[in-house]
Amino acid sequence: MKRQEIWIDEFYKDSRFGLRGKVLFKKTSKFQEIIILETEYYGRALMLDGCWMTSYRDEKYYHECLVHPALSSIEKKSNILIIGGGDGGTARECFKYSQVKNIDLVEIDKEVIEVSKTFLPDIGGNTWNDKRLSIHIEDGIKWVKTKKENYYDAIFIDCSDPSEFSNLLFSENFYNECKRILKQKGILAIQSESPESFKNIHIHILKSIKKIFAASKTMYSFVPVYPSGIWSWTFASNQELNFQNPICEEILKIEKSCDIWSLNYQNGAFKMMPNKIIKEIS
Ligand code: SPD
Repeated sequence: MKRQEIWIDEFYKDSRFGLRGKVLFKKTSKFQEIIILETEYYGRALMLDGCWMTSYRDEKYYHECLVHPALSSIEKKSNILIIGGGDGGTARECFKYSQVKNIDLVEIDKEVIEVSKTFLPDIGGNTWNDKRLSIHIEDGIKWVKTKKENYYDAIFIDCSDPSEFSNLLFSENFYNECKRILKQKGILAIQSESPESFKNIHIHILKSIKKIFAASKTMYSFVPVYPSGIWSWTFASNQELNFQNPICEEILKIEKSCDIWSLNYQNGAFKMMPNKIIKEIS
């Protein structure tokens, strides 16, 4: 082991996942402890309050799966809301669509954005200089309440795991507000946690979404640095969802630009719901 390198673990339910590397940054902001670790295999990684949020090596497993099933399946996508997403990865994927005119990125902790700009430039890429991006340092719960009905074409909930200050982002009240501000043909995309390590909250999300929206669907894939590795993304709309034959002229260009996501990948991932989850939600 090289001298300045240390192991940092995320502890979760009798398990731990560690990365070895050099600490480039460590600070406690108003909201949380922020760490940037530089590792050899995973590249740079961001940890918030003891939880791995993203790493250079595996961030595309997460961001591409949150964004492309949603944006490739809706016709209009000019006005977008991202709640959380302070590393810039979700916005970066949204900007691949030429129709996108505005992204409101609502992040509660401005230090996450500053640290990501400085230490994770490969995740945000050109996003931070894009004139179509409006950054709002604000609580996502408050933000959605101020918006009028039928406002956004797509809403992305790119939040951390449930905690004292993110709990309400997993509540039915919040999903109802998202429904209210979403256009009739719009789509809500949520990082819906792990069916394995976060089974209860995962089921809670799926059941709440089913109750509130006319249509919803969940896909499963991997994010290696998250607890148990298996992760999920849930999409919801006020009308039928069309993932089989997406309405998107740019689809080939988008597929080529991705490292993980493709239509084939998503078609398989939408069929991956574990039986125990099917039984619990039906
Ligand atoms: N277990 C961590 C879940 C975090 C999901 N959000 C990550 C933010 C990446 N943009």
